[in-house]
Amino acid sequence: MLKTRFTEMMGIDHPIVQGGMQWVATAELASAVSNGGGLGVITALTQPDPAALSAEIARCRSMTDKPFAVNLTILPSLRPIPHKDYAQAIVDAGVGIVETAGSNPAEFIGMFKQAGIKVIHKCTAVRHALTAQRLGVDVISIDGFECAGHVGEDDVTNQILVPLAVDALDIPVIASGGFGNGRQLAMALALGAEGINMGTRFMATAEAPIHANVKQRIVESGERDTLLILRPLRNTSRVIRNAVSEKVVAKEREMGQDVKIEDLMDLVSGARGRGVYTEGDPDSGLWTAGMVAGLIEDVPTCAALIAGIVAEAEDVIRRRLPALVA
Ligand code: FMN
Repeated sequence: MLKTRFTEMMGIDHPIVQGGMQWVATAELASAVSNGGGLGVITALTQPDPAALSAEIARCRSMTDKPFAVNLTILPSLRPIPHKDYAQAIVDAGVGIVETAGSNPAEFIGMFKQAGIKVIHKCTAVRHALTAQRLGVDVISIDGFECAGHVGEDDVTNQILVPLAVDALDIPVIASGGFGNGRQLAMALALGAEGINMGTRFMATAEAPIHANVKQRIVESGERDTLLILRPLRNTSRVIRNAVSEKVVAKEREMGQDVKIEDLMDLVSGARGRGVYTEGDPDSGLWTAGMVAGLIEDVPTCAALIAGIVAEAEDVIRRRLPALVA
């Protein structure tokens, strides 16, 4: 058992969190991670409306009696999203842990804290983490440049970002982005983090509710098979390298700093991305994955994955590293 301030605070067995993932992080995945002793996370905005989120939370409760969290991602979007109503649904459902992400969570912290909810805030920069700590969040999950999805605009990798965050903050830090095995968990703990958050690694599991072809594409992908898109719009995202993301990058190159979201709309549409997971053609739309794809070689159950990562980390800490100390 690896005990940290984070596992104690959340009442979980292992310091491993499953990343909130649009279209992927449903009750099936979250409950499987929580049943495996990690912290499973449901993504609120995957549900079409707050009532559906309430139903999804109830479904997750019917699948696990362990703690799980709900991710609320606050990002600008083309269609208006009733974030406040989703937040209220989370409070009303009596969820114990929330992960906020995307932008400053100030608007929501008061209502979550008043309801006794523990708040993890995920961000990509130490200055944003300090703001969130000041606002009263309980934990910072810090996403390095390796991560899938929104990498921020600073391009600082976890080797630098995690120790900086740990030194700057008083609250526990979770290292996120690029994690997939036990050696890396031991590294994160050595850097001062109190756990890791994994997105891409949990996509390639038996319980992830996505087409087997997508999981297989992750297994086949190397560490160089991701691309950064939307940098000219200062909304940089790491996605899998495929036919569609190559086209987005080509268009961005062609149009330079003048490119607008409207120019890319048909390529980056959310519906097209979602279809990849349901239809199983990994080249038919944009989908998110991180550099850790290069380390992923199997599609285990969540419980087996978590147990293997913890066992490997313990082996590094108990056997490999002590043997190096003369
Ligand atoms: N993070 C969010 O906060 N909200 C999201 O909706 C979201 N969607 C994601 C969808 C996919 C398919 C993936 C792979 C990641 C997504 N993320 C999202 C980011 C993850 O929660 C996590 O921070 C990231 O995957 C960590 O990097 P890793 O993939 O290298 O482990």
